[in-house]
Amino acid sequence: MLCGSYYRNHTHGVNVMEQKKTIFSGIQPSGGLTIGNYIGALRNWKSLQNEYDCYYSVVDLHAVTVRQVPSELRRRVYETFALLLALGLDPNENTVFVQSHVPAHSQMCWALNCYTYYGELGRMTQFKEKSERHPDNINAGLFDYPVLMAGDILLYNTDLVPVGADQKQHLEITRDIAIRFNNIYGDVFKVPEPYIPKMGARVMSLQEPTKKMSKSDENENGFIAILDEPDVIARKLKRAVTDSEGSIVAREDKPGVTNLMGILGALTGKTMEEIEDDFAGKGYGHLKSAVTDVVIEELRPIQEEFKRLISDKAQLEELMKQGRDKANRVAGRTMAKVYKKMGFIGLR
Ligand code: ATP
Ligand code: LTN
Repeated sequence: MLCGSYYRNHTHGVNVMEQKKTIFSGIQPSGGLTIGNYIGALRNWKSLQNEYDCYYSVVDLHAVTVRQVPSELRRRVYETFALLLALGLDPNENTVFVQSHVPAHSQMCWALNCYTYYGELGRMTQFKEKSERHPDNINAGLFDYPVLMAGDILLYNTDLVPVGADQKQHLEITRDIAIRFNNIYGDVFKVPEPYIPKMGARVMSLQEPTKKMSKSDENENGFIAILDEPDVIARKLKRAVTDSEGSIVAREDKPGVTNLMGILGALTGKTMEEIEDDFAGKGYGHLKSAVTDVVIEELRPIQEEFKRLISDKAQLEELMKQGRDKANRVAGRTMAKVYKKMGFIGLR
């Protein structure tokens, strides 16, 4: 049976009903979202929402792989959910939901665990990095993180996964697990493709521009949060690390300047060459103030809408329920199919 929604295709003057392809992506409520999250992933979620049948999830089960304060986690789940809506994701057209509200995600994770090897999980760069960052808490969940993520994606017969470049390896392991399972049980899972933007797939820290910008960075000057006030954005960009050379060109040995140019390019649609031409003969101060203006203007409407949404928890919970119910239907169907293939007894 086909699931998902349909749209009319008017090509060649013929009215054909076609099935929309499916998108899944997730974001952790592990801190205030940054312009790295926005440029690398969230912006694309919005631009893809009309063309695809989209599932967007606040992945709170992933967030607890590093220690969380429960009251803060709860607040951030509301905030992240509200922010997704503030970005312009339509909760009626898309399925926007909280991962822990849909039990199939944990169930699928366990099932897929038994088709994933210790060795392949040990090779994941994110695991290695996070283990170094949290040496006192290298828990099994952190190790298993990619399998939970594979389950998220495979539950919805996903075609495409819009993510930043750092998630490429997790997409590869998802594909490997799906193919492995299909080789044993037949065509159960659709094998998904990553969707990684050309510009802005890896926005770097403003303080250490060889590291990716991260919302869980201890140094607040390293990132710009989507909800930062204009004066905070201006201050952080003023302090952004550059170099002593003085020319505005994109080059590997100028990671700070290249990163600022990348942010400007991603938000204005200009290429690095065009930016180099625009700023020929100008100083870093000019570049920083141009980036500041563009970032503030881009974020202003999102921040206004966020303030409106976050003030009404009851409405947010209603929308969470709506998302949960839609996600549960599709995920439950996939889960039942997988259990059956594996040989579990399904009772009616
Ligand atoms: P954490 O720092 O807590 O690990 P994160 O900032 O990496 O989190 P995630 O929730 O893990 O954020 O990622 C959400 C999405 O944002 C993913 O698709 C990820 O690839 C993308 N993303 C995260 N950081 C960046 C970045 N610096 N540049 C581009 N895309 C990014
Ligand atoms: N690991 C992802 C978040 C995530 C995700 C997903 C992304 C969890 N499940 C499924 C895409 C599809 C990250 O961005 N760090």
